[in-house]
Amino acid sequence: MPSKDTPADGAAAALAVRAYIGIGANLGDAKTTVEAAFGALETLPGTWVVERSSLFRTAPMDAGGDDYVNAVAAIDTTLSAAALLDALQAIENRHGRVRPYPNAPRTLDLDILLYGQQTVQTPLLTIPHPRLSQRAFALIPLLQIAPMITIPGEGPAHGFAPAVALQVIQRIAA
Ligand code: PH2
Ligand code: MG
Ligand code: MG
Repeated sequence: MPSKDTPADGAAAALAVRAYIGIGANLGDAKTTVEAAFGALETLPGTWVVERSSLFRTAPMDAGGDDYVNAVAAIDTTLSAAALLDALQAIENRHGRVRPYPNAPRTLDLDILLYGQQTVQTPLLTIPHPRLSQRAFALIPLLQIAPMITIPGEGPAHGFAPAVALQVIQRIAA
């Protein structure tokens, strides 16, 4: 049996795009849910989790409720950006995600931060994530696993670290 650790064949590897997924939760057992989310990403068709950041406790930004647990996953995926978005929303829904109002506390939020070096602008999806460079809860875990990454249209991600340095973010687990 081919392992799910690496693409099953060279063709899949060649077609795969390296994408970065922001994971967040601040309702229910957030730490357990974020850990489960890495596993759920691995089950997506044509998708391999290649890197996991640490888990971080972060203060809610532009939102209420409890502190968040945030992390970032690097995946290689043969899904299109639109298909990936659908698949991420299905995982959110399986974890009981409800959307009563914008930025409501959530059991699980999965955001496409980067999809290769592509930019996507559709009514449903904006990539790079519009606030990635301004939010420590996304930028810091991303830089942990991809220190040299560039945000298309914005520049090297590490260049934005000083601007988010005052935001409260604390590593809670490897
Ligand atoms: N997500 C938001 C709004 N605010 N704050 C933190 N700390 N972490 C998040 O994941 C987060 C947020 C909207 O998705
Ligand atoms: Mg979000
Ligand atoms: Mg979201």
